[in-house]
Amino acid sequence: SATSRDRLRIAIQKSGRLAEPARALLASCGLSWRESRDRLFCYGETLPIDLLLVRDDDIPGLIADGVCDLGIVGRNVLGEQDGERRNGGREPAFREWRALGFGACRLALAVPESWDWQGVSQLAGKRIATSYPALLSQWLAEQGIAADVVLLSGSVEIAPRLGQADAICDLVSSGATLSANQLKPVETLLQSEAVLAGPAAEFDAVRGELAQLLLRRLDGALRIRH
Ligand code: PRT
Ligand code: ZN
Repeated sequence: SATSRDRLRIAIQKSGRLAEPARALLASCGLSWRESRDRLFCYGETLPIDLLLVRDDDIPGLIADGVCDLGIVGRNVLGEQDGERRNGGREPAFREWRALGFGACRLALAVPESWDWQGVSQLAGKRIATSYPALLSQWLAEQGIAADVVLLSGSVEIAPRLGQADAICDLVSSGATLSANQLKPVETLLQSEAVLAGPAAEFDAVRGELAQLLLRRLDGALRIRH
């Protein structure tokens, strides 16, 4: 479905936690852009590598559809959407190419502070609120636990207080949000950070060469940072 293009197109978050560090990392690879008036598209000047500024949740689908060649997105978003595709019986369409070292967080299971946590078997028959149903369901299956997954698109941390759920599965970085809601993290499902995502399949020759060039520069930039 990818139209033939001789430029590479990278999707990054328009605004949010990953927006600035993603641009800064690409700029440190020697890329520069001319922004369009609507600021959704940035035309690459030093190299034929353009940016599309979008919601992070749209990035895996844009790669799957061939609208974008690469993207910078949290491993949590990529993993969730990959799991969704698998559950729907579809082939993998994107994969993680590189870990980028920013946007670190973890997808954690958290329970009320009042629980005396003994282990995952305590979750049997419980309701767990999350925005990551595929990752949570996969983890529960691996643990051999039958629990109800309650899908919420936001404000997951207040679900136990509202009586919508017994526990939650959400992203945690400092842990302040959990403690503000009298919850405590008890299990880590996924260690996440921003990643460079690309298609599962190969590129055509021109875009393949551009992608290789970008990866070489990216690996250089990541080495300097660490
Ligand atoms: O608008 P758009 O859809 O693009 O943005 P978004 O609001 O969906 O995403 P955004 O910008 O909030 O997060 C983008 C990515 O940053 C996530 O997908 C993660 O990969 C990464 N990231 C890193 C985080 C966090 N840290 C994080 N702490 N994403 C969200 N949080 C939230 C978490 O959900 C919880 O509500 O912050 C709260 C917890 O933080 P602590 O510090 O209190 O533990
Ligand atoms: Zn989002």
